[in-house]
Amino acid sequence: MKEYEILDVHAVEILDSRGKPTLDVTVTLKDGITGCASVASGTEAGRYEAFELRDGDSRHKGNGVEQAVTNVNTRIADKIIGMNVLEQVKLDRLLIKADGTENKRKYGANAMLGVSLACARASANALGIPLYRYIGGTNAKCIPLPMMNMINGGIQADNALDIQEIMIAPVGAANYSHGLDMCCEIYYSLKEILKAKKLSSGTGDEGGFAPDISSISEALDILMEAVEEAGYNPGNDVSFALDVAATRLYDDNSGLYFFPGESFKCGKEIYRNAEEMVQYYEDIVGRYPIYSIEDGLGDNDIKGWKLMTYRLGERIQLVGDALFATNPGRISLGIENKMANAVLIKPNQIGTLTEVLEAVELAKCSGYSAIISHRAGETEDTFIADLAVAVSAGQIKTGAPWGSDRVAKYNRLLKIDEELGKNSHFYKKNLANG
Ligand code: 2PG
Ligand code: MG
Repeated sequence: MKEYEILDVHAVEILDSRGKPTLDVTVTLKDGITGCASVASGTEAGRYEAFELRDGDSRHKGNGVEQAVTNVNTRIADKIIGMNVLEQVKLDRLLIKADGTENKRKYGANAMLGVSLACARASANALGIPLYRYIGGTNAKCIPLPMMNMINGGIQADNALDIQEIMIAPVGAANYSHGLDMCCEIYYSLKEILKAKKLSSGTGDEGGFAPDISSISEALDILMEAVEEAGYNPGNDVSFALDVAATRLYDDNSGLYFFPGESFKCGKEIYRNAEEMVQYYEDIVGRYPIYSIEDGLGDNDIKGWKLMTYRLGERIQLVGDALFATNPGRISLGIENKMANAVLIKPNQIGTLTEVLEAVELAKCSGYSAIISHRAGETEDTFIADLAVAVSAGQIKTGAPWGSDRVAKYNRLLKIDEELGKNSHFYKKNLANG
């Protein structure tokens, strides 16, 4: 193997799309070639995610990452300077071992991921090939279907909508850029419809609109209208995807799901058990072209997930996000118990590229889909766009067409598509519900 020796590793604290600190890491090789990467971060870290190291002092309300930066520039740099950057697995394993904790608490998963991703970029740059080609090899040619956020609720918006995201996927598009056009046109229509209805067209953390409505049906009706207004057919051209983020509604002790927005609007407390949640999904899946539901139940509701998968798993995509946390151990638990049929892949949930690739492989080998995802707190880094092509994920979820942090990923895919030319292949699978 060729030797590309790591000469320097250097992190700085930068800001993410919410103005919160995160890390940007540069790996420099002996011949002067560099690779940079920055680290995304969620609204809240799920309980099964790797540990995000934050300073907890007075700066940025405790969210500073100076300790993580120091860890990169001292402890981690000491370990990997002099190593061959092409040995990604060896590098990642060394970091995992040196950290030595179950959830990367010592170095911080944010510190480790920044280094891991920057090493991959430096490797691609050293070899003079695109990142997707370096990670995915010669077969990397599948451009993913975008799952684009249209309506934001839950913890990501200040409205009464209890579910976190309503997305659209242009399942009928001829190619990626056509799909992107369709999504943007629907986004513009949606804005006009919201204004006409005197609803707010302000946006949530991922750029989806955050109108003050509490009913999921009402939100879906408005979205149906926007699709038609833009000249498309709901179901044939465009399907819907939900991220309920139900862990935030779930009470581990009572086993019940509480809907705060709906309760507020109705003037009485609304609780649902897992059976009622599943019935509710069956109802809306029958009424709207919903092809995918993410985190429809809480991350600890194993019984509920089994029931939901039994009842809906043949009909639609059931995605585990907080349920799996991109963690091969959690994914195995899901496979053994027949929970969900797709895994959301978020690199910072696990903390090294090697483990991300293992999670994707495990999902795919077990017949689960793998969907590459952004986080609520993003940067201009487009790593996940290349990753989606590299692993032929087929789907990418990276927000609304709003804000350079989200749009950068969609734009990177346009460029990859162009670069691949005739060999590019737009993900086509019959995802439409029903
Ligand atoms: C999710 C993500 C991204 P967060 O729940 O799927 O949309 O949100 O980064 O806040 O976990
Ligand atoms: Mg989610």
